[in-house]
Amino acid sequence: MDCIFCKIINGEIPSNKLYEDEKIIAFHDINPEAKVHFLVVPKEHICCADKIDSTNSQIIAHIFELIPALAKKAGLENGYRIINNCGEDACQSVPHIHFHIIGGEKLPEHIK
Ligand code: DGP
Repeated sequence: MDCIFCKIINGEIPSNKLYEDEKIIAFHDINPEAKVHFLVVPKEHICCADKIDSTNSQIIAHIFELIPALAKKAGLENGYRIINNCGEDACQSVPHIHFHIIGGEKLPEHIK
């Protein structure tokens, strides 16, 4: 499958990895929007939030259970923003579901 994040997951494309386990990977965004900006991505190829259902929601729960520890590991002691873009109107550019974790500085009220 021609998916950038699947290629990162299988090691074909290098990434600056923050965390990995059997279900998920977290790596720093190539184009950071703030001092700290990393992505949390399930290894299973789910295209977007619109395709979350009872067969895959455990992976999404796993991601959210880990986000506090990952944020701490990344030094986000004073809060952070979690963003998920779903589909064309949201300008999702990589069609493999991922959660942006952004912080490390005071963020504007709205960030793309
Ligand atoms: P979105 O627009 O929500 O689909 O965000 C996709 C993000 O993925 C965007 O912030 C840039 C990041 N990105 C795209 N390609 C790569 C890559 O090859 N490596 C890394 N580390 N990040 C990437």
